[in-house]
Amino acid sequence: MTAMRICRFTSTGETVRIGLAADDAHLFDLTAAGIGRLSAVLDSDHPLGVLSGIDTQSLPRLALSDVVLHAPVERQEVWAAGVTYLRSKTARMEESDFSATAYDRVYDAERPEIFFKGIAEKVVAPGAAVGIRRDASWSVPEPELALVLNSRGAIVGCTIGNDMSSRDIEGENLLYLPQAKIYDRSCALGPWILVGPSEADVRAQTIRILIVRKGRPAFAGETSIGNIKRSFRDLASYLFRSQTFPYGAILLTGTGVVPPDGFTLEEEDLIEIEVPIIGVLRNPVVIV
Ligand code: DO4
Ligand code: MG
Repeated sequence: MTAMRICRFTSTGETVRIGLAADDAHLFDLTAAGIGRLSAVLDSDHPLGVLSGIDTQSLPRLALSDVVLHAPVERQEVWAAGVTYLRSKTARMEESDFSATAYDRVYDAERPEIFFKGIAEKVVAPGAAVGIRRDASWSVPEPELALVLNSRGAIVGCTIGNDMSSRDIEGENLLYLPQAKIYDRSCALGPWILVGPSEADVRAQTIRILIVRKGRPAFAGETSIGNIKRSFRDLASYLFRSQTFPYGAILLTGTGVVPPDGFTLEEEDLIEIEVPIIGVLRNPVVIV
């Protein structure tokens, strides 16, 4: 059974439906198969079994160009792990004098850094604008693999996340981390949830980012997801320690791609983040 991709979408009406990728340009509408919410798949005992058992012959097949994709999150809280790649540790130690040892220590510590990123309603959909704070002077996207965890803490899939960050605010004082990380439009997810891949298959992937400014590339970078220092299971199990998530959770796994120090995002930039087995998450930038 190979992994399958699902999404949230609207077509003619306002009701959000669940789609199953048919090919790169089409999806099947899962409404007639009795699936009206992501949780019907993600919280089942065998998410991939549910999807592969669907007879898609009888389902409406829609062109992706005719639908609007929504962020693939319902009532899950969104959390994020940090300093999981060597590149992230080095960049953060450089941006801050007195916080440098904190980043250095957490990279090697048994307990990972995990922070709250937002609630589902605040997550930006594919194609919608992500935000840079008007009181920040150094804003960057953070391209990250996002784990999809069900209410029992099982990793049932993954998607692409953008952990938008204000590096000058974080660098001034680590206690400002929530302000650097949580503000309007500071997290994007999508376009698909890849259900049921093995950790090894995901770690073999490259995550790429391209930032386009006025029609031209302003920054491009990539890294292997295999460079994440901790196992996915380790990250997920720390999130679920002494904490329950009745609707499951999304856990971003940290960034390994950091633009050079002179680079800051500008309004109207376009950010594209790609993980080939998942898809491409595209968002323009606005000042918030
Ligand atoms: O410690 C600050 C945040 C780290 C982070 O978001 C990352 O490494 O991706
Ligand atoms: Mg991050």
